[in-house]
Amino acid sequence: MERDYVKEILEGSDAAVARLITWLEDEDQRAGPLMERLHPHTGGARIIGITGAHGVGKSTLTDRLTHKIRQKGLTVGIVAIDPSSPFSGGALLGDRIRMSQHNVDPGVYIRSMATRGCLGGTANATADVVKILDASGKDVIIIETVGVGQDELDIMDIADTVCLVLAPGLGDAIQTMKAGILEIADIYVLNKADRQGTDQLHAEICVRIEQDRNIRRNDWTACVVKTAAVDDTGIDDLWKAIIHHGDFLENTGRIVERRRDRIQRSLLRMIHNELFRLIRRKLEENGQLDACVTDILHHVQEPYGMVRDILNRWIPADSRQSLNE
Ligand SMILES: Nc1nc2c(ncn2[C@@H]2O[C@H](COP(=O)(O)OP(=O)(O)O)[C@@H](O)[C@H]2O)c(=O)[nH]1
Ligand SMILES: [Mg+2]
Repeated sequence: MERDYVKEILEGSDAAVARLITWLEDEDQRAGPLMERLHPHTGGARIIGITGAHGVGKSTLTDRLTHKIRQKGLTVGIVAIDPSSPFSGGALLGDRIRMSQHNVDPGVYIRSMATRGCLGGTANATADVVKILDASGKDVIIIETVGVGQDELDIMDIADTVCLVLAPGLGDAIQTMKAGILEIADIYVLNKADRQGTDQLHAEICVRIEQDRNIRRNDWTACVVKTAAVDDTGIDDLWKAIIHHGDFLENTGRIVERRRDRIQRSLLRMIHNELFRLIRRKLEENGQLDACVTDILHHVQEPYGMVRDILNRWIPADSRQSLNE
């Protein structure tokens, strides 16, 4: 009899979860129908984003936080997004967690994802993995990613609560954060609080929060939690802050707003990706794409008209007419 992967995933089978994620990564045709059937079973998990520069202690924090959450009797799914550059030691990110005791804990599922080669974009791929873990019954899902680019901002969009990790002694942490990252922080985690420079960084973050108070997208005021992940210090406070933020979202109805925003963006991304995928596949048939490139190169045709011609083949003339009016 054919295996029912959806049933297995809903029952919490790690093997079935791993198989579906692999199919997604390989763009295997079998993934789509399974994702469709899983969707109604999502929405139960709390999704936490942990972002920040390289080396601030995100993986160590994720490890300690996971330990704390397990003590509360909740299950955890971890998605570690590895930077795509092979030179940045990406594989180490997930390894730090894998090495710890969670590896043998059936209540914890850890998945590392490469950012390179995700055709539909990392945010979509991450959203799908989160959905699978959510459907498989994980209570809390932690997404760990390096907060450096637009891709990461999109990824953090998936989270209910965004923790931005900063650490003293890594230069001017606040100045060097990419614009946009600070704005999405619900909780600032001042890690490596065992180190010199903690008080100064704390003061800088407080100034920043005060500046932000009036321009934030909602009336939640970010808070700061000091941690020393290596010593397991402050993790309880961090978990409390996460719970507190979650309660705020629920009590004020913001959770619905956030989910609406998230669904809208993800729907648009999905349409964008699917249209692009279809058109690209069609163009790549019979060397059409090559021919187009050659024509542009030799000035046989210019790219603007070419794009119009290509779209003309796909979108009926009357709809284009009304769209361009
Ligand atoms: N002194 C100190 N070192 C820490 C702390 N947390 C993490 N580290 C160390 O900082 C380095 C980078 O940690 P890691 O979790 O891999 O950072 P990531 O790149 O943000 O995931 C490792 O050597 C950790 O042991 C902390 O609270 N205090
Ligand atoms: Mg890490």
